[in-house]
Amino acid sequence: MFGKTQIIWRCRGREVVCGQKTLIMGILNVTPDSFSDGGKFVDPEQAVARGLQMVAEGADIIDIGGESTRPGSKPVPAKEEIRRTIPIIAELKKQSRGLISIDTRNAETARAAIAAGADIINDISALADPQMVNVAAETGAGLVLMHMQGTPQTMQNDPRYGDVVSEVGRFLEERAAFAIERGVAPEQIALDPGIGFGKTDEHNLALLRGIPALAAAGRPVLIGASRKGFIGRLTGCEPADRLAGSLAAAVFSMLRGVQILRVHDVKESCDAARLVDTLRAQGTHDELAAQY
Ligand code: HH2
Repeated sequence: MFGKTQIIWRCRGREVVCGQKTLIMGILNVTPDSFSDGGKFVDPEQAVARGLQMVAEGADIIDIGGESTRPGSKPVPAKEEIRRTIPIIAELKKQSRGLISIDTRNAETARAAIAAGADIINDISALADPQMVNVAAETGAGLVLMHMQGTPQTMQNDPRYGDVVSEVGRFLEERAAFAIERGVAPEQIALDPGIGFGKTDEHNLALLRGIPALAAAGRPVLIGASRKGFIGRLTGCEPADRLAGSLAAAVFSMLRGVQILRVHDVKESCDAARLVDTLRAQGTHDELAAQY
């Protein structure tokens, strides 16, 4: 059988098939200060319209965030995060059947988001809030565990690793084991090495090359490289002009075995993913050569 192995990702009542078709997670930041789309969607009507547009463009998941976690950013209290995100989630739930993810480190926000219709918790702190694991276990929501060294405020000061790929892999393995021990089903979990979160450009590139090591855990791997700083430094482009670099990172990630891409440019990423998925479904050159 050619192509990639199928993995089921359980997100509340839904069984999401990962592996054949790369899943596209569209970014919807309802914040005043996100690094790329900050301030564009603080108006709820515009936020809902952007969410629906991304669904129409082919997004499988809409990831809604009420806190910027760009380098140097400060934490946003749960109450404010809830005020920003919940009305948008409730409205998108009414108007679309797509999966909804809440990008939060706060258990209180995650619980409110799931009550409003979210299917997935995207936790960049990998369960740092002691209540978060209970929310995931009780609701059965999909759970993205992401690696970060330090906190957004200080993470880019001087990130250091011995072997970044194995350290990040071990951290995510430990967090997944903790979640499972506390009642989260293994099928709920997806893993993310956290591109740009306490990493130099070399660390980010090593982690993209190291995707197969992370995929070996048997859980879906998510990559969020879209428009990030390392692409800007490699290409000399500002965030709004990083589409080509972002697509290159996305295609490379797909060829290394990623199942979910978190992106700003949904239409373009869907087009790139369709090409890669279609080509890969035919089998690799080596697989075909072995067969014939
Ligand atoms: N990156 C950002 C936010 N959430 N979640 C996951 N799982 N993986 C990521 O790489 C990731 C994430 C940061 O990007 P963005 O939301 O575009 O910007 P900001 O944090 O400034 O809102």
